[in-house]
Amino acid sequence: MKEYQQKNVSDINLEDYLGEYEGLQATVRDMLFDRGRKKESLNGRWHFAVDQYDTCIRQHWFEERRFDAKGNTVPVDYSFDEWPVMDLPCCWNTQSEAFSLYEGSMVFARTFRYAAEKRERVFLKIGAANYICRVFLNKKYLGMHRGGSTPAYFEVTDALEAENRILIQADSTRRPEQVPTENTDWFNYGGVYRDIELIRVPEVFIRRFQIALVPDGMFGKIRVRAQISEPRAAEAVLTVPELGIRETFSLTDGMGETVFAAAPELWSPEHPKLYDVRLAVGEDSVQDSVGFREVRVRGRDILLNGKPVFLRGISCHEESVRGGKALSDEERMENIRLAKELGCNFMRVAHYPHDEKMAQLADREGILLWEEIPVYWAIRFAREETYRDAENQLLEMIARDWNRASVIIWSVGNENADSDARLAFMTRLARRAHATDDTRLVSAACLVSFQEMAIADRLAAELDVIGINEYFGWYVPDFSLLPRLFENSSPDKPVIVTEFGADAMPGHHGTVHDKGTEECQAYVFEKQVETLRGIEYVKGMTPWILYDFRCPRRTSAIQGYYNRKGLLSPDKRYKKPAFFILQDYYRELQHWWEQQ
Ligand code: GCB
Repeated sequence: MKEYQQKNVSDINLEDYLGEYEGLQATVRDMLFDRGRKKESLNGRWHFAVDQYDTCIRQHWFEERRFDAKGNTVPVDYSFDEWPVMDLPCCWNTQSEAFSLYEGSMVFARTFRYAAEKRERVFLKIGAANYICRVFLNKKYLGMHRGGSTPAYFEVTDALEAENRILIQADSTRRPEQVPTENTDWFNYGGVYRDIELIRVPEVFIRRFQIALVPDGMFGKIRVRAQISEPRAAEAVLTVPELGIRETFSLTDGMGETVFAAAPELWSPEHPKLYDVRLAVGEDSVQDSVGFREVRVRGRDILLNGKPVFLRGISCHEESVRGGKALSDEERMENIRLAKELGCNFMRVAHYPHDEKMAQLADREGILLWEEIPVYWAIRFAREETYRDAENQLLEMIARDWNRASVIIWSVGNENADSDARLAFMTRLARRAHATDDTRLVSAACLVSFQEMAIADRLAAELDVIGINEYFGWYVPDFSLLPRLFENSSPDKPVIVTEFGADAMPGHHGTVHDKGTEECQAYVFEKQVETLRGIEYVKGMTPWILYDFRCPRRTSAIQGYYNRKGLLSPDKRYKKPAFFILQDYYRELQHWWEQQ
């Protein structure tokens, strides 16, 4: 770095230059348990500049040097306090016509005051920034985070002063080695689009707090795990006041767990019972609101609390009706309400981790969830760095939502062609997910094999439930192949049809064979439902998709840069006829399953 400071830093190769910095990557190891903690919000007015050439980094804006080594004034290239203002969190693409298609870096700056209340440590949490974010506080580089939909935590204790200036560089550039890679079927929104918060904790604090029913089919034991920030011995106290529970257990080298007898009311979509749980270790204590349920697979059945269940689902992107991914809670609730109106007990929140509030609301409202990481289409499966990035996103998602009863499935990817490199990559991910969490199922949305015309993905051996995406009646016009595909397959585990669908421009009419019409979409849904009705091993479905969403790849007149496979128009005000076909089917299914 010294060497660079002496030359003209504009000439450097940024990749080499950053090599030195990127050792400071924030990963799942830096996370802390933050539910039930007091947080100070840094949302709101941030100054910003579009930094297309990453000059903030090349020229060390963050050092705020206005003089060179000899004390001479140098021209100033930045003026944080005079920059225009943007309200964070948001996706910049929705803030001005000029930024609507911008992909690259923006730098955000603001000031804040800080006074220590006692001996404490302080963390900065950025709920999500797409895709890389780098953080600078008071002229120091704190670190970077990769992955556009999981939270980043940076310890700021030693960098804090009474008056602080914080800079965040968010870089939404699509790069080949990233997860996802350059090509996706959704809009690549840029920005710091989830909450930015400061969290004060005691010197020794709780990093991990996991609580769940022991998945032994008996519903009579709870297991709790705790980890603190220091590898030392300590005593942890768990309380669940409503159940009269107070359990004390020991931590050795900062970690410990205990299992105890308990008989909570079980959480389910019909009865989403939540309990207030508290964990205290030394000076630190945290609180969460959790449901206790068990999900398992037996043969070709998915069992929720020991009873076979059919997952009546719908897929959903994280996109606001105003564009962008910074949804309000009202919008999230609207999505859950619409899914329920459709008759769902399950949602596939595709294709990346949605805001953590989604699973909190699903816990409260009684909706089961499939959560996924963006191992989407043809990422660079042969690259170890790409694997590490994917695994980090997986572990951050699992750590973040571990206590959410609603989340029953971790998905390690979507529609990835069955190559050796992909098999090795996704096998590692599936094993990692299993090893990290034995209270949920692991799945992936797989492609079907057109050679064998069957469900035949080698990854299936690693999954608890096989997800399949099939577009018979749409991308594959010959619908008669779908019954054949099911006849040719004999999976030894449950299958969820994770996608089927057809585009329909709202208000566009024609015959059932006129692509892009509401009639054609409705016809595809009718034919799909007719076929799926008879398949014994299909134990759930999440058709594509609840509402139309923005997508740069969709350029035809009917699409108009939207994927039109929604059952609702993009503003969610208009229900296409296919909505009612699925609704009728879900009513029938619910009735049938309730009789069992
Ligand atoms: C898929 C993808 C999904 C697309 C959809 C489509 O299989 O998983 O992300 O949006 O197809 O509309 O083609």
